[in-house]
Amino acid sequence: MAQDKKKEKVRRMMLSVLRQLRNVRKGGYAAMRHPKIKESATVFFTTESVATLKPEPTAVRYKVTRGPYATVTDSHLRFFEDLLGKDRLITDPDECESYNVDWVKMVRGCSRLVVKPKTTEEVSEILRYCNVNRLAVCPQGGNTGLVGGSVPVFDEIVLSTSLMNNIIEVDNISSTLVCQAGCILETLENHLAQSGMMMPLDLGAKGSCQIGGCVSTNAGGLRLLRYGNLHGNLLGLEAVKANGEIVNCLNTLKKDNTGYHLKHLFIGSEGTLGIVTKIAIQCPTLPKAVSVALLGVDSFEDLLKTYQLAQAELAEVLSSCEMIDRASMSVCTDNLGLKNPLVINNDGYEFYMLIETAGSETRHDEEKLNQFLEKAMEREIVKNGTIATEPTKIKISSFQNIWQLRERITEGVMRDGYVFKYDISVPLPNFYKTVHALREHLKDPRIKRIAGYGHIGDGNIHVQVSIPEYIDEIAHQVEPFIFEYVSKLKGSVSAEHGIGFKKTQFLHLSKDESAIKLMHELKQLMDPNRILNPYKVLPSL
Ligand code: FAD
Ligand code: 2HG
Ligand code: ZN
Repeated sequence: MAQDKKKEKVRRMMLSVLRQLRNVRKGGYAAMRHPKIKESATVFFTTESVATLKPEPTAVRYKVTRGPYATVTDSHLRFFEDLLGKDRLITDPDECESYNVDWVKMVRGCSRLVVKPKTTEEVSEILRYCNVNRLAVCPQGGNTGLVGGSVPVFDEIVLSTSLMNNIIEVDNISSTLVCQAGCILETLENHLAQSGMMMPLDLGAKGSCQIGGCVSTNAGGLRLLRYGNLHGNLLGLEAVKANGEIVNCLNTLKKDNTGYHLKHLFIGSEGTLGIVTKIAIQCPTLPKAVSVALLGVDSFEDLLKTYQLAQAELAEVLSSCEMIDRASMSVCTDNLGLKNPLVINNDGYEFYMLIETAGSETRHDEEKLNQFLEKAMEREIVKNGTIATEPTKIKISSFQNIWQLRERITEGVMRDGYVFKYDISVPLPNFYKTVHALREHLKDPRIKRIAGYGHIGDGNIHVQVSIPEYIDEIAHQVEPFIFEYVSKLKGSVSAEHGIGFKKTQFLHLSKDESAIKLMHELKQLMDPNRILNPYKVLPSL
C-alpha cells in the first residue's frame, strides 16, 4: 500500500515535470518537480566587483629571496621602446599595479615594466634580449590564475599576451581553430558558434582568461567530463623558448606520431619552459539541444548515487556534472544576491548537483533526462529539482541563470574578505572528506566559511576557507594540514589550477622525487638562466 502511494507520488511529480518541459519548449527556464515550488525561478544579477583589498608584497608575506637577476635600466627600456614603441610598454607604477596583483589578491609583485608584443617574432626578440641580459620575465595572459603564477614575485618584466589576439583560421570541415595565445576564451567561443562549433573547455573566467593562459595551466573547467582535457584537445602549438628560439609544433592534424610529442612540455608548465604564442585546437560540434538540471540532495552518499545514476542513464549526452554544498550555495544567495530556486520554507539542501546534457536531438535528450529524474526520485536520492531546456540551436550561455549558481561561487566567496583556495582531486568516495576534516580541524572563530564545490565528475573539489582579511596564523592552521590530508587520501594537491607560486613546497606530496628531478633537468635544458617565471612550479633546490 505504502509502495503504491510512493509510486503515485512519483508519477504525479513526473507528470508535472513533463508538463513544464513542454511549456519551456517555447524557450526558457522553469521551476520543476516539487509541487511546493510556487515562485518563479528568475535569478538576480549583480555587477559588483570582487574584494578590493591590496595584499602585502609577496616577498614580505611569504619571505622569498630575490634571485640573481639584473634590474631594468634606462638602456634596457630603450631597447624595448625601439622594439615595440612607447605605447606598448607600461612603466607607470600605478598602471603596473593591476599586472602585479593576482585575481585572488593573495600575491603582489613590484614590476615596473610591462611589455605587450603583438607577434611571435617580437616575443622572440624580447626573450632573446632578456636571456642575454639576465632579466627575469613573468608571462601573463588574462591574470585569472588562482595560484599566484601569473604575477611577478619581485620586479620581473611582465610579458602580457593581451595584444596577441588574432584568430588565424577556423576550419569547419576538420573542426579546428588556429589562433594567437592572447585570444579571450569567450571571444573564441562566440566566434566558433557562428560556424556551429564550440571550444572544448569552458570556465567561469571565460570572459577574461586567454587561451594561452588556459593551455599553460592545462585548465580543466566545467565540461572536462565530456570533452576531456587540453592535453587531448590541443592539436599543436607554437612557443618561444627562453633563449628566443621559436618552436613550431603548430600542427592541425588529429593524428601525428612523428617523434616526441613536444606540445605537452608547454601544456600545464605555467610559463616556466616557454611562452606559448599560437595554438591549434580541435573543436566539438555545438550541440543543438542542451538541458540543465539543478537538483537538491540530502547527503553526500545520495549525491554519489545520483552521479552514478546520471552516468548510467544520461551516458553520451551528459556534458557536465557539478556539485555545490550548502555553504557554497549560500555564497551565491548571501554574497551575490542570486536566488536559489530550490528553497522551500527558507530551507535548502545539504548538497546540490548541476547536471547538463548536450546532444543533437531535443526529444531524445529530454526522454533520457526524464528517465534519469524518474529513477532518482523513485529511489529518493534526489529530493527536489529545477530544469531549463530549449529545443533547437541553443546557445549554451542562455542557461546563465542556473549556471550562475555554480560559475559565480569563486567570485562570490571573495566577498567574504580573504579566501584560502584549494583545488584538489581525490578518489570519488573521499571527495567531500577534506571539507569535514577542515571543519573538524579549524576551530578559529575568525573563520567565516568552509565550503566545498566542484567537478564531481572529475573527482575535483574546490575547498574554500574564508576569513575577513588575511591572517598569517590562520594560514598556518590550514596549511600544510590540508595538503598532507589530501596526500594521505592519495589525492593531488592540484587538480587543475596548477602549482604556480603558492604550492611549490607541496609538489612532493603529489609527485615522486624521480619526477621532480626530471622536471628540474627539463628546466635546466630549456631555460638554463632560469629567466622564465622564476619562483614558480619548481621547488627551490
Ligand atoms: P594567467 O592567469 O594570466 O596565467 C596563468 C599561468 O599561465 C601563469 O603561470 C602564467 O605565467 C602562465 N601563462 C599565461 N599565458 C601564458 C602564455 N601565453 N605562455 C606561457 N605561459 C603563460 N581553472 C580551471 O582549470 N578550471 C576552472 O573551472 C576555472 N575556473 C575559474 C573561474 C574563475 C572565476 C577564475 C578567476 C579562475 C578560474 N580558473 C579555472 C583558473 C584558471 O587557471 C584560469 O582561469 C585560466 O586558465 C588562466 O588563464 P589566464 O589567461 O588568465 O592566465
Ligand atoms: C571553478 O571550478 C574554478 O569554478 C575556480 O576552478 C575554483 O574558486 C575556485 O577555487
Ligand atoms: Zn574548477
